[in-house]
Amino acid sequence: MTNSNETSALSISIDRLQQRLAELAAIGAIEGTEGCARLALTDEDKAGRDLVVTWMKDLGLDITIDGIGNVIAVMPGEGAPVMCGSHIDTVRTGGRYDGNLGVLAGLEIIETVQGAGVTLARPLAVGFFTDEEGARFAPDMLGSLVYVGGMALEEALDIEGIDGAFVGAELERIGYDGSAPLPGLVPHAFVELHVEQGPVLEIEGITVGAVESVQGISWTEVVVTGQSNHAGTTPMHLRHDPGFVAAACANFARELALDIGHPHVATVGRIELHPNLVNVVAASATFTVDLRNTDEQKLQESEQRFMEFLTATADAEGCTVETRTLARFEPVIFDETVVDLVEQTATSLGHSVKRMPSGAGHDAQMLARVCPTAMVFTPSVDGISHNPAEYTSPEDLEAGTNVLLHTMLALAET
Ligand code: HGY
Ligand code: MN
Ligand code: MN
Repeated sequence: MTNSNETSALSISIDRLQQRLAELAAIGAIEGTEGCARLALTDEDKAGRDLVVTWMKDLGLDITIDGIGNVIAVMPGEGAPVMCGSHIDTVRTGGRYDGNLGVLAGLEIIETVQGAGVTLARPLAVGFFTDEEGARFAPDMLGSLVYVGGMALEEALDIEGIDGAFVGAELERIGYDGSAPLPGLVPHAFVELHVEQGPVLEIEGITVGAVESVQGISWTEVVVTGQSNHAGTTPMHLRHDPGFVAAACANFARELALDIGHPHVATVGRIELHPNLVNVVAASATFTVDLRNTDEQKLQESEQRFMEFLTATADAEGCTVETRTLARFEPVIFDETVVDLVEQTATSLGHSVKRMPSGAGHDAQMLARVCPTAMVFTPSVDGISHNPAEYTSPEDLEAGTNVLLHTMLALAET
């Protein structure tokens, strides 16, 4: 059992953490940038997984891989572990910190604790969850959703990606179709360190975010079908143009978010026209709409208003519409005790700290279903993320990781 003065002086090695971040970012590196592209279950994701599993083995951790490819590594010890973790899959234009920081900080914390030779009342654990981004296979947070029993494994394995691949076949292909039981091991508590991916901490000059909640998220794929025709010979009043409907919807999504007001956001991130040629009125348009709000009622209102606009616009254009829900998660409130602990720990380490919601989805919002959970944010320079230019200073990385370290040490004594 540790006594507090044994651990109160513990501090991570920012150089070792930066080294691991750089090595992992080299896999799927986006040329000329600091970022990387490792879409879930691609060869790049496999290479990243293999590297992190090697580091877990080097630390002598007990490693399990489950049927959806989540990897959990636990220190030797008795009782449910205090777990941290995140994801190492990225979007196609990913930064090196999104997700990766939360996993590599966990390795750094374990190495720091081992190096100090302290014995904890509970073991620490670190994990990475499959397909957090949801960019290739929707929904996002897929691995952690299955981990907590929020989706049956069979259903998840059957998900088809934007490129026609299937989750199950891709897991098998990269060798991460594990056999560890699902739902997974329930941690004593879970804390995720993540870059804020927004502008708030930087604008307010605050070092640490004590994340209280994650906003609700609604992803819908829309297929609008019209009539392919000649761009030069078809009079405007005779057109059934799905490209026009998609563009009108993208514009409406912006107006809708502004009308509902902050913190509502709306994004049409993917639009594909078929046949996508300069002189052809499109036959079909496939696009996605991402709606989010911290307030479930307002999120539902925006979904309803968007669907009304889509239907009316498509009808007027003589087009038909099919929609498919890709992801739908209500807002999540984190455990007050753990949020308080994050805030107190940051303060005790001399850092400015702010309680705040998360605009992005995170694996922690799934772990919150099964154990006391919260998150630690570090600032993102210019609030940039899902962009290879994503950056967080070494000082802020060190501060966030030390807050995670001491939050986990305190939880290990409860
Ligand atoms: O979309 C999200 O919020 C997360 O990056 N998956
Ligand atoms: Mn992330
Ligand atoms: Mn992300």
